Amino acid sequence: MNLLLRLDFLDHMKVFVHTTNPHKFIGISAVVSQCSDNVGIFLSWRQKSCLTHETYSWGLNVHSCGKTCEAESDHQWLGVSLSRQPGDNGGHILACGHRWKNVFYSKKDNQNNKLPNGVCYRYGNDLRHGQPIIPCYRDHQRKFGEDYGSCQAGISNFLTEDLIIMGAPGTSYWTGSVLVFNTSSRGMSVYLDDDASGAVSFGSYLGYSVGAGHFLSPATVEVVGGAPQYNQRGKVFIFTVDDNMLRVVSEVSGKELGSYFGSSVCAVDLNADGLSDLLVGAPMATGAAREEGQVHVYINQGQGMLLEAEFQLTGSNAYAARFGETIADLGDLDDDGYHDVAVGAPQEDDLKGAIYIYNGRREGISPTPSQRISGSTLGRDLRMFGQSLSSGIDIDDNGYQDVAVGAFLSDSAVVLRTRPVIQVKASLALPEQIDQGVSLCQEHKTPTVCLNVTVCFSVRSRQFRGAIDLQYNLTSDLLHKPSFPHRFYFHGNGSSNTTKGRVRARHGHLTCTTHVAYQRKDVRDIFTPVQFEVSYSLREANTIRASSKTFPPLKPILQQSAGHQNTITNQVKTSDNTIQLLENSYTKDAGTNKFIRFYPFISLMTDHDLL
Ligand SMILES: [Ca+2]
Ligand SMILES: [Ca+2]
Ligand SMILES: [Ca+2]
Repeated sequence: MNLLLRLDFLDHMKVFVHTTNPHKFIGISAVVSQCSDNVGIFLSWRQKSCLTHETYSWGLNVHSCGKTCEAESDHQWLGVSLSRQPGDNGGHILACGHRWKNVFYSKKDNQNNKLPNGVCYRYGNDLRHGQPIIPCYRDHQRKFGEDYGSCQAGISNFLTEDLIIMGAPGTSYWTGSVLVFNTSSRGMSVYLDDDASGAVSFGSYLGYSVGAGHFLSPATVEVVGGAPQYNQRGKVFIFTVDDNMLRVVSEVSGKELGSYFGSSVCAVDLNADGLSDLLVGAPMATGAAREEGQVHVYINQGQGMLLEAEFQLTGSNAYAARFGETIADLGDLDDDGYHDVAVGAPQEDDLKGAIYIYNGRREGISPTPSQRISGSTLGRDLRMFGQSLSSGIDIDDNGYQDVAVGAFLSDSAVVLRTRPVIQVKASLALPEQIDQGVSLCQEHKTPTVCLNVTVCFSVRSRQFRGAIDLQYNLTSDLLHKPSFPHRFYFHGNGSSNTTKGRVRARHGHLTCTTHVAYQRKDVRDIFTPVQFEVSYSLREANTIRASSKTFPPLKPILQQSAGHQNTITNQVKTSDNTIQLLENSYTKDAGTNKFIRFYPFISLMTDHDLL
């Protein structure tokens, strides 16, 4: 846990993770009400050395912005949106301030109508030099509300390999728009809601959220724009970038008044078919109580046709939780081939906040979360935990993406690291039959019918190469008649029908142990097959201690993908002439595994000394 600096009076905070090899960064942008500009802090994690932090002042000014332009950067809210170019090797970062104003005409005419055009700064990989982009500025544009006069570009932003996507909800009297700058062709494409299309109405706030994905085909990139005020019910549009225009190719609609459907969006391929699916947050959606919030799931049927799932994601359905205010693609956490996501409910539990992990599946997404991580359990009095989420970078180089979570009201951010995942294949080998006429063993100096039960494990992991300590419970004769005792018991364990074992397994090797099961003397039922069951789990060891300045390695965890359980059964017939070895069958799993373990990393930033 590293306490670095303290920053009070935050109006807004955004976290993100970034890499400029070999450095890994956790960045925070902070909007501070008592400062006219903003500050940014970057904490860098350098491999195998120490944790350092570097601070950058982001009080950038625009020096020249056009013929009829005069910049006013005070209170521009720089950092209201932050994105990183995808990829492991770093790239550009975009930080926007949607309240940046052009005051040329307001000064000249002595009017109050400053034009909040909004500004975005594109930072290079070194995070030091920001290049301003003011996509809404037009020469001679002087009227507030009209066209791009008050477009507030950058309230949201998203970067792809070559597109800079900026939301501009104030465009044309808050109809809103999405503006896309192509860094390869240097061309700008915009959505214009003209009379002919008229898809978006006044006051829709299109561009409140933005994203991008492969909606029409795996090879094309389409842009997503949320319009949470559309018809008071909200709508999300998918646009294709067509020369200098964005054209609507698909849309999904909210149904509930005031739910703010579309205030967050996440394009993610949940079912690994190469096409992006869509998650849409409606954080103000009200069910039994008030503002519990929910996330709508749309699975892409091809050609951008989005089919809504029969269920919504709802977290804990808690009072005023605002579940769905943030949504992040975490990559594949559990190595089952499907992307997993985190959803924030920052106001759950009296503003303490929580995030939920949902796992992608072949059929889309699991309707119930695999994990809930609440701010109150992380031990730092976190508040509004989950208000900002950022993933896509493997902070500790263990092969799995990690996630940074902002807890705005407590001026904190937390890094949650992902544990390496182990896939276990277990088998339970039994003899082909039990011959009642042959007593292979001696028990209490008496010949006894017995059999070998061999438990084998093979473990694999995409990343983890250390030894895996497993523990297991072996149970005999699950099918015995209820009024009779188990027909087989294990030696050295009294006459119990269960026994425990441990094995140390290694990646790619088969590790087996054999137990002998003895038959009771008075067995009458020799027709019912004798079924054995083994259930296994990872053996918990003491946490490895490491210096507070380095990340201790995380213990691995067993995979818990759909259809894979940690229990296996097998059975054998007791008759001496029929050989019947049934296929291994899986039974219900008793426990759940947690994939993420928290590691509070940053903290608290501060005021004036950064500026
Ligand atoms: Ca898909
Ligand atoms: Ca997964
Ligand atoms: Ca990691």
